Amino acid sequence: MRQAGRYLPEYRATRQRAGSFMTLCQTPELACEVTLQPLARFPLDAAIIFSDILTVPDAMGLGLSVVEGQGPQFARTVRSHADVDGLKEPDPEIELRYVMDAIRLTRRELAGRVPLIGFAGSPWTLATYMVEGRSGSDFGAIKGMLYGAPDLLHRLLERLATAVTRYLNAQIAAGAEVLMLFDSWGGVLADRAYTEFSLRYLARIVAGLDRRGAVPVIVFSKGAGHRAVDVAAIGCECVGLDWTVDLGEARRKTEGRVALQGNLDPAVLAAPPAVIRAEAAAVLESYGKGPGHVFNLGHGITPEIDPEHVAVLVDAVHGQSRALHR
Ligand code: 1CP
Repeated sequence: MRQAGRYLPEYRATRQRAGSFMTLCQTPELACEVTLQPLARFPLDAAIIFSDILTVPDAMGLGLSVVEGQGPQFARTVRSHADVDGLKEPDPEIELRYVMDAIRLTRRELAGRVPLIGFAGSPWTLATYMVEGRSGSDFGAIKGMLYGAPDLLHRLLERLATAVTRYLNAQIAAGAEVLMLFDSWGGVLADRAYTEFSLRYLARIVAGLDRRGAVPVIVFSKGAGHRAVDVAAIGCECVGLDWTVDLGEARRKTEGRVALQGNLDPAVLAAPPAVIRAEAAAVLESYGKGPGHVFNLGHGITPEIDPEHVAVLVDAVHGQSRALHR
């Protein structure tokens, strides 16, 4: 979960060297460098490719920029049938080739040390940014579309599901060994709307992946942990959970059908080391003994976090989890 990012001085230096966030994403050598930075500091068990979920809508023609301190913004928004029809169908090896090149290069550099995770945003989460045009909105425009013009939203989500499926299949071909789908805004949907506008398209993507059984898929619907059983039923191998749910309870409900990933509140990283160790232990114990738990944060690391605190967390997890997984 945001292994790289502004909490690391070496990330800030490379970003500065790149000049802009998009140049950083679009230069495979720099994206690879930033992917490997957290691994040089911490004995992590996997790497996640440095990119962003919003590269797909950018490749569909919306014009992405990430403004320092303000987050991502699009030059154009999607509000009408004409807007949806005007979206490009990106060929992942052309418009998004920079991501595939970054994956190929990073796999070579990793040389099998740890697996490389590829990722994409869910159709619903990408649609929120495409309709609102920026982060930090109140979801007024997309909810207006959901209730006022549901057919239009479904058309957009269908286009996105197709684009994301092709994009992830290209990542597998380029060498991604695990895939993660980020449905960061799944939790803002009403219960029925979650099924119809988010889960349905997540299921379509998972069914469309050409992974021959060898590439596990993690689906993370933030704020929708109460739907873990339904997420587990779409054919993914692992369900990501944020800190609002108890892992033990989710484990009982999903009955071992999937692995569970999560779920430390990232705000814990601001606390003193002893608290970080205790909270990590509580997460591990909430899952309990046996296989099927992938320790992770419930969301990304924020810029003010001291990297030393991340080192404490990784050490605590490695030290305390062995006894539970013998
Ligand atoms: O961990 C890693 O290093 C991998 C790289 C990664 C990933 C997996 C980045 C780099 N972004 C993401 C996913 C992503 N991007 C998500 C899903 C996870 C989540 O919920 O956070 C989302 C919603 C985005 C969209 C986005 N891009 C945001 C969030 C805005 C919002 O609405 O809250 C932000 C801040 C960005 C820019 C971005 N992407 C990545 C980084 C390190 C940054 C910020 C850094 C910068 O300005 O230099």
